[in-house]
Amino acid sequence: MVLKLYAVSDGPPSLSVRQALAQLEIPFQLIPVDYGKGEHMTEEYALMNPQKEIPVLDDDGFFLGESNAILQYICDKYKPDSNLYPRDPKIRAIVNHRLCFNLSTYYANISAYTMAPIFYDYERTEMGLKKVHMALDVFETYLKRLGTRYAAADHLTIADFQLVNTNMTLEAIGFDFSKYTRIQKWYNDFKQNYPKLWKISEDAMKEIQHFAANPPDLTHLNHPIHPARKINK
Ligand SMILES: N[C@@H](CCC(=O)N[C@@H](CS)C(=O)NCC(=O)O)C(=O)O
Repeated sequence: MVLKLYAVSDGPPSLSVRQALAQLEIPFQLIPVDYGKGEHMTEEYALMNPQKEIPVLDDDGFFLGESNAILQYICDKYKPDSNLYPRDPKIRAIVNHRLCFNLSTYYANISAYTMAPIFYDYERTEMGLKKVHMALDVFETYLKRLGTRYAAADHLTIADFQLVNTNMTLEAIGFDFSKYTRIQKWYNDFKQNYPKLWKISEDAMKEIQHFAANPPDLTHLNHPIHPARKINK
C-alpha cells in the first residue's frame, strides 16, 4: 500500500516531511488535514496520533507522528543509503542533534513568536523576541563551528528541512535576521540550490502571510490550550 501522509499545507513539520519524500522520490498519498475545521482534534484522528498533531504518516497501518521520527523512518526504511540521513555515526549524530535543537529550541522559540500570534490570541512580547534571538544566535554558532555548507554536513540532510521551514516563518512575518550572516547564507543557498523543495516552503509562506493579513477566527475549535482571538465582525 502507498504511504499516506496526513499534512497541513502551511505547517513547518508537515512541509519538512513532504520535502524529504520529494527529494527521495518516494511515492505517497497526501491527505490534507483541515486545521480550521479541527479535523485533527477528533477521537478518530487521536487513534492515529493521541497528540492530535499534524503530520502523521500511515505506512500500511503503522502510524507515526512527530515529524523528526517520520523523517528518520522514511530514510531508514525506504532509502537507507541516502545522504539525507547519513549512516556515518558522527554525521548522523549531528543530524539528530540539529533535529532535536529545532524541536526543543529553534522551532519552539521561533514559532511561538511567528505563528502562534497569527492564529491565536498571543502577543509578540519582548521576552518572545529575546527567545527568537537566542535561538538564532545558537544556530549561527553551530553553523560557524561546524563550518559546513548545510546545517549538519556539506550536503543537504533532513535537518535542513526542519530548520529551513522554521526560518521561513521568520521570513513570513518580515523578520530581519540579516545580522545572522551564516543563517542568511545557508537559507539563501537552500533556496537557490533546491528551488523545487523551496517552492513547497514558499507556497506555505504565502498562506501564512495571507492569514497574518486576515487573522482566522478559530473560536469554533474550542482549542484546549490556545486562546482564540476575538475578531470584531
Ligand atoms: N512536534 C510535532 C509538532 C507538530 C505540530 O505542532 N503540528 C501543528 C500543526 S503545524 C499541530 O498539529 N498543532 C495542533 C494544534 O494546534 O491543535 C512534530 O514535529 O510533528
